[in-house]
Formats: sequence, C-alpha cells, structure tokens
Amino acid sequence: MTVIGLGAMGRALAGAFLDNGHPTTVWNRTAGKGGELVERGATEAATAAEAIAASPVVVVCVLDYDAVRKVLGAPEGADAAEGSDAAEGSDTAEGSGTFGTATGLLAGRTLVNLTNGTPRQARELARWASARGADYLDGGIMAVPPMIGNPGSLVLCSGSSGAFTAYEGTLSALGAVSYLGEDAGRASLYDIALLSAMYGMFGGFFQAVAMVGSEKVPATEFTPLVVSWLDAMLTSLPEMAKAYDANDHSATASNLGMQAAGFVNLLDTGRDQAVSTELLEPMGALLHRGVAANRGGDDLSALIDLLFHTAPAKVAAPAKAADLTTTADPAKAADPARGADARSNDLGSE
Ligand code: FVH
Repeated sequence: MTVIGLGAMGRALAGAFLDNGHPTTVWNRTAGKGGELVERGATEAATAAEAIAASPVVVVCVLDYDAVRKVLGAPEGADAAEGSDAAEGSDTAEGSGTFGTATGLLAGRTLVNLTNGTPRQARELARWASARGADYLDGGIMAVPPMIGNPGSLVLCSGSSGAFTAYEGTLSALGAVSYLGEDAGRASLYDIALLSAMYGMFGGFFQAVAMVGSEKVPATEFTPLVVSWLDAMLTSLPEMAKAYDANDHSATASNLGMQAAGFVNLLDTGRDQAVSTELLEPMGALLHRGVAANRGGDDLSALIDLLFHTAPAKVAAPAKAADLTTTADPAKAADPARGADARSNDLGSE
C-alpha cells in the first residue's frame, strides 16, 4: 500500500495498514511526519512519484482536492475530466522537487482517494484517473482518526467495482467498508449528506449550550439532558424517512404549523438572552415557508420537499441498512433504476 498525506487521518490509515500486515510506503508534502510509521515498519518515500511507484494501490488522504491535484499533477475542472492535459508525463504544478513526476505512473494502479470533496470533484478525478489507465475508487471516511481500524469506523466507497473487489479485504483494515456502486460521486454524496446531518446536530448542541450558558449553567451539567433528548428524537427519523419516500406527510402528532408558532420562542429567547440566533434563523425561515406553502397541517418531514430548487425527477430507492454498516457486496449497490415514481412536490414559494 502507499499512503499519500500524513495528516491526522493519513497517519491513522497508514498505521491500520501496518497493523494488518500490509507493507506500506508513505509520503507527505512536509517532511518529518512519517517517523513513527517508519519505526513501525513503513517505508518513507522521498517524493510523491516515488511513493506512487512503490505500490499497486495508492491511497490519497490530504486536506482537499486542490491538494490532491497538486500531488497527482491533475489540472482542475474540465481539463482534468477530458484527459487532454498538459500535465501528463510532466511535473506537477509544484515542480518536481517534492512531488516528483507523478501522473505518468498511475497506469495499471488503483487510486483510492479518501480526501473529502464534492461528488463533482470525485467524478472529475475518476475520469482523469481512468484516462491515465488507473482504476479509481472514491471514499468517504465516516470516522475520526482514533476510530480507524476499530469498531464503528465506516468507509463508504464508490467507483471501479473491479478495484473494490480486488482490494476490499485490504481496505477493511480501516473498518467496515461499504460499496455504493460504480458512480465515483456516490460515496462523496453520502459522505456530504451524513456530514450535513452531523453539523446540524452540532449546531443544535452549540445553541443549547449557549442558551443555558447565558444564565451560567455549566455545559457539563446540561449536556446529559441534551443527549437523552436527542436520543429520543432520533427515533423519529425512520418514520420521517418513510413519510418522505411515500410523499405522505399526513401522519403527525406534532404538525408543522404548531412547530412554526413555537419556534418563534426560540428566536425571541435568543434575543432576550443576548445569544445569537444565526444558527436558528434558517430553520425558522423554512418553517415559515412551509406554512406559507399550505403545509402547516403536515408533519415536519414536509420541509424536506422545500429544500429542492427543482423537483427531483426520481428518488433513488434507499439502500438497505445493512449496506451501510457491513462490508458490502457490489451486487447490493444502490441502483437508481429502482427509483420510485416521479414525485409531485409542492415546492412552496421556491
Ligand atoms: N480528521 C478527521 O476527523 C476527518 C475525518 C473524516 C475524513 N476527514 C478528511 O480527511 C482528509 C485529511 O484530513 P486530516 O485530518 O488528515 O487533515 P490534516 O491533519 O489537516 O492534514 C492535512 C494533510 O493534507 C496535506 N496537504 C495540505 N495541503 C497540501 C498540498 N497543497 N499539497 C500536498 N499536501 C497537502 C498536509 O500536508 P502537510 O501540511 O503536512 O505538508 C497533511 O498531510 C481531509 O479531506 C478531511 O476532510 C478527516
């Protein structure tokens, strides 16, 4: 294995490969981060090119796609996708000193990019890699570095099914691995969606702590209540998902109109307590839009419809829960062709 990028996550990935007995070559832009891994048996390459040349599988985990492109010598945007770039066989934008001549070395190798990015970036890089004879797998790591290789770590993968079949076992050193199909952008889409849910939760927590903090209630005293309340609310998500997929938001014990009226109190209390309402305002506006769109009698899940700028033609069938928690069989990959009938969303004031 080769691991490019030795930040907190790259070091954890390389460590897990070593722990599982995979000979591992590492490289990082700034020297000096591979010491502990070398002590554990890794080989440190002098350039990115040398690292790529060392292994059939090259895992890249750097800050963002700009960094990926610099490391691989891939141009940005359409040029990257079309494969008519000037970088082929030449040095990267950063010159040959640290990076080496990387692009021409990818042919016949599998590039596994675990850097966070957008579905569009993943698809462009997949086309760029494919034009250079490399198999491409994109991955979303649903774990923080200490979780890598331990229970609870999940890596979402999509892209080349051949590469996934060949290296699923190797990648499982990192945790459970779930394959989401040939579309290289799918893993990133799921990753971004899950992070969206996570940031919503953290935002709610920050607001709650600030709210009670305005009267000097310690966060540590209040947080157990937040945790048990969120635990209870989490149980409503599968029902909301069912309502959304069925386009039937009628079953409700807590209708949207009632919630819109109550939400005003969250904003007013923030103002009274001198706590910013910037995290709350978007949800308040969406609730208001729901009421304006005559959805006040519906369940809160009706708000999901309002988030689309254009009505989605199809909604892909949901993956089975098992697909996301266990090492998946490619045959079980989510298939957009299984999509439900076209939805007739009321887009409210959109
Ligand atoms: N850490 C986490 O909690 C999350 C968990 C989920 C997945 N993310 C994503 O993983 C990618 C790497 O994150 P990281 O935690 O390793 O990040 P850092 O510790 O900040 O290390 C950044 C590495 O990227 C290298 N780098 C930055 N810019 C460039 C560049 N222009 N060319 C080459 N390499 C570059 C940096 O190198 P250096 O600064 O040491 O020279 C580090 O190796 C990321 O996509 C997360 O979203 C992590």
